Amino acid sequence: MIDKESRVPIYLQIEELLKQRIELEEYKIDESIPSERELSEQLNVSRMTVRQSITNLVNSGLLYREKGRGTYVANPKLEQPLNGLTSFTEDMRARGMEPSSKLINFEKVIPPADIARELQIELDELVFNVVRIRNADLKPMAIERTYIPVKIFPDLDEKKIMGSLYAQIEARSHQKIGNAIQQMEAAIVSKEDSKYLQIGPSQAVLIIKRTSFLTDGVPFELVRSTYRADRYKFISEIKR
Ligand code: 16G
Repeated sequence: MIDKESRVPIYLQIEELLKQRIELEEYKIDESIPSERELSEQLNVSRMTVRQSITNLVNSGLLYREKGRGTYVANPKLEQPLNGLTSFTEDMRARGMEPSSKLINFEKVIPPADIARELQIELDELVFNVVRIRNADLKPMAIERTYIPVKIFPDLDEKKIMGSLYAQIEARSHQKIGNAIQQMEAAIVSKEDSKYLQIGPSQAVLIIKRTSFLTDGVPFELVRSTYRADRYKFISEIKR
């Protein structure tokens, strides 16, 4: 198990061992690992060294601590590429997860002027204002607050919006999705969203604001998505 003669430092050996146990599901997601004392007795190493290994694994996101309760195995984050214009439904299916939505709001409104400007519509034009919680395997991953000009998808309704918006837009023969511009920032979750996302009140979230265009350059959606920062990491390839 732990080789005290090895040139590999003991704290690294402990880290490897804990990683293996997580991989083999000896320690399961959201379940606690043994206490520092138990591990130090089990492995015949000092408690200090065990603590150092655990702290490293907490810092790298493999474990998380709950004050006064113990240390738990974290759910691995989903790796979301940033270089393709994909939908939530496509992203989850590509991972073998089942996407679903919970509809929080669906209404036709005259949007605030800045929204109308970004969607390049007249100030008195109607848009759908949609708020959906997006789930993967029934667990909340993100909240999407979307504005869609009514003229783009006049027959959109509460039933249709439960499916994939992108698939339905592209099923219409005259419309293809072209490109999008998006920006991302970190934030602390709002009180309202912490309930929707089922996370604690001071947790971090990642907010992506996306404006998407059809191939003819017409904007068809303006979305503000709030992602659980403990469930997502965003990845992009950069070239020089
Ligand atoms: C993604 C998009 C969102 C789009 C949605 C459509 C980001 C930041 N957002 O979540 O803009 O409206 O997919 O998903 O990636 P759907 O086709 O499953 O309805």
